Amino acid sequence: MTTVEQPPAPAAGATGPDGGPRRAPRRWLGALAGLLAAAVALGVAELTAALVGPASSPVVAVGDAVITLTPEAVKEFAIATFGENDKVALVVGTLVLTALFALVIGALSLRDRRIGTVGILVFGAIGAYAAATRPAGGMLDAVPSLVGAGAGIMALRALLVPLTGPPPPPTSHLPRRPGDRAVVDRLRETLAAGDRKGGALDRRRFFLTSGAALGVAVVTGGGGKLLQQRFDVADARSGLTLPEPASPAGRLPGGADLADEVEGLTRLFTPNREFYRIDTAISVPQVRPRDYRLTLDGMFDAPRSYTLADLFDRDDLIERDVTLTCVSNEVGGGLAGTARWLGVPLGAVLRENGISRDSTQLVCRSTDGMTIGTPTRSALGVEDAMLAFGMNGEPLPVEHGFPVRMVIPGLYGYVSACKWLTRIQATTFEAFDAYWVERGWAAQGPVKLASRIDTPAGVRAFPAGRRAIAGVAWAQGRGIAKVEVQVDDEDWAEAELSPAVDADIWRQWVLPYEFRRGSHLLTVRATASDGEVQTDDRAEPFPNGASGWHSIRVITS
Ligand SMILES: Nc1nc2c(c(=O)[nH]1)N[C@H]1C(S)=C(S)[C@@H](COP(=O)(O)O)O[C@H]1N2
Ligand SMILES: [Mo]
Repeated sequence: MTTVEQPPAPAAGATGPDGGPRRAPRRWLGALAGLLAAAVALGVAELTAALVGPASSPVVAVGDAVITLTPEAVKEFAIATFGENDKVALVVGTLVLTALFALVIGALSLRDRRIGTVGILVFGAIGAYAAATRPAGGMLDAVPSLVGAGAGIMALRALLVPLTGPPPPPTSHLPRRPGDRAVVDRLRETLAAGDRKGGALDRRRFFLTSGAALGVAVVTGGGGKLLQQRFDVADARSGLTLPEPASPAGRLPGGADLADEVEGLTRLFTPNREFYRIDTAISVPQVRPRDYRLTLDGMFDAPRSYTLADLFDRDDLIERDVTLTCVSNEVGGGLAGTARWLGVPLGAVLRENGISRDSTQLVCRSTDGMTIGTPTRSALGVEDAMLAFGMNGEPLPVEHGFPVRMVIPGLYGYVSACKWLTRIQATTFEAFDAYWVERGWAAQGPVKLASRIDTPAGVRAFPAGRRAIAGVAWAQGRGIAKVEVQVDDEDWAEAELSPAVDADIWRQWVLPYEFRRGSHLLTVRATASDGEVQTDDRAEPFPNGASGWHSIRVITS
């Protein structure tokens, strides 16, 4: 005779009247229920994020948190493997993990629906925590994850009903006296019998509920993403007219861009669309021009703040050509680009606020909480350092820091080029470690002398004969004096350089060469105008930039 103390037979584990197992299909339906509930949770969270702000979306917030927590070595690997799609890869990875987790908790919920509730709550809590503790986040940012979790739990419960039948009556209400055991047994018998007959598995109702859940997920998720566009500043950006510089960039000499003649050579100026992008922001910060403020504080006599109009209206605007480089760039890599920047001379702004002689570091903060530690010496001493708001004749693209970023020729971006710049705090290196320095990157980041071969590219064979070997070389602030190329073990041959435009931008080089049939090793090295010859010592990007000669193997047929 069964007693109340004995565990009841699991409702979902029953065997069909024919003796065939029903476990497997039901379990899969449970997993599907979990997946749909997760989709509803994420969809509703996106819709809620359309009220709170795109960065409060749990997927974005968790992705951001993963970026913050990931060790530098893994991040380097991700940048090397996925390039600028590193963030897409991260979001996809986050979604795949979420889906797997949802499948498991869905299947387990058949046994006990509390597992589903707790599982979704755990996920919601992770999203809420990640969103609220972002550098620029607050309690409100937790709301989308929590509302999403609530919706996910309701969806899961609705989906479980046709799979398991109605929830069992609470046992605390069941009679406890020994004489009433019979009643309890009969009740259990009835429930179990219903299950054995398959009566508790209502496929039709399950699929109807599933369809509804899918609809809710698609409509809330898609609608949420659409509504989040109300935060976009693209329209405000294209409505801006850039001011004229008091000091325009130098005129380009005729024939300045050798890429006009040499196929496969990097263009002198990188179009904004093709400009490399490196940052930690999954959801690109959207800063409205009219809300923009640049605040100065710390070691200044009389620090003030600036609106965008304050910056646009100045009469000391400069326009300069500068090559920006990322410290993560590998030897021969593409994380460098050249643009014509327009903005305010940084030194002038620092001086007019009475910056202290004792400040050694400027902590530059972006609206998304990034901190970039810039040497005060460079900010004051590098002539063309600027607060840039124009890039190649347009307002800064949103991904490149709209409305205002810093640009300092000669320093890697991670110590100089804060995008979405909103605050400059004058301090010292002892007082504060900025984001990348906390992660082991060098506090000082002067750009290393570098050169690379753009063409021929080492992937496809080409016919023997005369052909240009060409590429770019950079030594920001100093300029390139000489580029030499070595083919196999021949002598180094000096390449022709593009006309000197500005010491702060890269220089194109070309060497026409008569290729014999076979396989050849090409190597390039540059010399800066101060006489430094590019070192052959190989260094990885971490912790202060790659070095070594770029070599490629090509095959001619
Ligand atoms: N706010 C913010 N600014 C940032 C970064 C960032 O992650 N967040 N990355 C820096 C790095 S490492 C580089 S190399 C440059 C890249 O600028 P770009 O994306 O316009 O090429 O921006 C710098 N400024
Ligand atoms: Mo960088």
